[in-house]
Amino acid sequence: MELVLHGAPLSPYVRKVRVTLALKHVACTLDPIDPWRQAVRLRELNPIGRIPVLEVDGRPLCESSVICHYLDEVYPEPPLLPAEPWARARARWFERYADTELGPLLTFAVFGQRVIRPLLGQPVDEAQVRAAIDERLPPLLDWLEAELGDRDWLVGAGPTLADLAFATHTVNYGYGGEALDPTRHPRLCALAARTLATLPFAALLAEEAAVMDKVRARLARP
Ligand SMILES: N[C@@H](CCC(=O)N[C@@H](CS)C(=O)NCC(=O)O)C(=O)O
Repeated sequence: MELVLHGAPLSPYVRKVRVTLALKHVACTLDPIDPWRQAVRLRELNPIGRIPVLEVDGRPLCESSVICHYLDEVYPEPPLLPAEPWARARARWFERYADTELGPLLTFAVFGQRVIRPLLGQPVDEAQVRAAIDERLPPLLDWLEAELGDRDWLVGAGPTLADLAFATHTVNYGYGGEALDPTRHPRLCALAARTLATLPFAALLAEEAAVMDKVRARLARP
């Protein structure tokens, strides 16, 4: 099976797929496409123009969750979703919560505003950034903190896509110059650190550090 992943290394959704591939030791070529500057080419792969897209023997598959679930079925070891139906559904729900509720704030409202918009020559709305950090995000994180309770992982006894989907957005929050509040959300801080240390993030984050160095240098130029 020939796999090509179309996506930019700093995207949390692309990272989610790359960690899944690394965990399962699946070889895949990365096509580093920029969703904004190469929008026309991307739309040939994905009608809604978003990364990641995984090409499987020339056939495009869109949406990080769809891609990760597919990979988990085709390469079942080690599993990233529990087998038991209720636990599996819970993991999918937390994954959805991270992708569609936390991602727009942790990633788009902070990293998107402070990093991506300036790179595209667009103005930063710092009031919107502060509203996300101070008002919109805390209640969503409060809920997840309570759901996690005193367990190590969101579902079951080991890391699942739920933890991966959460942790990947905390990386972009960091690139946006922010960190989760260890006083208000100590369990989520620990979960993010545990997930980054347990799943194969390290090599990807090292690669991304070089990209972020270049981005910061470009943003520092007048
Ligand atoms: N729900 C999608 C979200 C993907 C997404 O929003 N990707 C961003 C980059 S992080 C993108 O391609 N944005 C380009 C655009 O919206 O035009 C997934 O999980 O794959």
